[in-house]
Amino acid sequence: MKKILVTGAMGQIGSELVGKLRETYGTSNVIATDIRAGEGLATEGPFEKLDVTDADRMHAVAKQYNVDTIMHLAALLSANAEAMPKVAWDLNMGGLVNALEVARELDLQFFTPSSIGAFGPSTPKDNTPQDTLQRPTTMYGVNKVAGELLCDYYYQRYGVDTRGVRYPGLISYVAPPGGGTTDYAVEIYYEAIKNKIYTSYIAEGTYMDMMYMPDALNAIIQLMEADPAKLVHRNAFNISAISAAPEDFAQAIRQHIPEFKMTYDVDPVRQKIADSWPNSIDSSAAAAEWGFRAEYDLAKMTGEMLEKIKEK
Ligand code: AKB
Repeated sequence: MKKILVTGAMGQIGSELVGKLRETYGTSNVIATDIRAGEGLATEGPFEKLDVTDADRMHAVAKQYNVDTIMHLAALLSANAEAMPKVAWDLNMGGLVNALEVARELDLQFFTPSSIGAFGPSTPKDNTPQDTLQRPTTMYGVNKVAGELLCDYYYQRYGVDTRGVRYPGLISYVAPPGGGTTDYAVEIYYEAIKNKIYTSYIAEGTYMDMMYMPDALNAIIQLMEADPAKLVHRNAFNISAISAAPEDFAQAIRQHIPEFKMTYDVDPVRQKIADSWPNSIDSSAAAAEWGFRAEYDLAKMTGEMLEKIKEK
């Protein structure tokens, strides 16, 4: 992994991943791309405007910079995908197959994230195993399962070095998520600082897996650098750090802001999605095969989130 093209670089993961990769591999070796103008990223290193549904342009940019790795992040998240299922299919699946084709044609290493959204109501809910029933009931979940299988297929059929993880809800103070089901777990920190009150659209008692962004970024680099001989799975590794419900976030915030209050106004669409996802997932395969270990629990992440948002 010496020269890396990142799609969706202006998104929640990309905005931080590009900086981390540039620190690790050198600024000129990380080509950030996005359909949006690359504010910040564009001035700090190579940036190209790229719509991932344009296969020819993706191929041309990868060739122009002579990259050896593609990290494909551009995608619509769960709640947005539920509001626009056909748009989600075209973007999530069209973008992925284009990126896999570029990897096949130019012999690139490949990373793309799956999600806890790849599980459904019939999946075991607690400590969800790595290999289990996957019958998601959302368009996002359908995209994620199909994507996991497609990545396996490109490895088995063409030998493309595809790798990936199933992300939980990601929490960060740098770039906001957009259109996800787990977004409340980011919003709550901003509202705690601004207004000392948050109205959760997810009901009390709804557990989902979450992870702080530094752990999520380390996981990508660790997996991509892992010895392929040790990988039994390649794509869609379960990785987890925190299993929490809205009231657990509220309680962690109260350790720093005792007067913080939480109310509920449940959004039925996002609640239905959350109810179909696991409470917690088992990441022992990732730990055994490439040494995954999360550094941040809820308390440590909460302290840092509140401090950084205050500084902002
Ligand atoms: C979402 O809520 O859609 C994402 C995810 C868990 O994949 N954060």
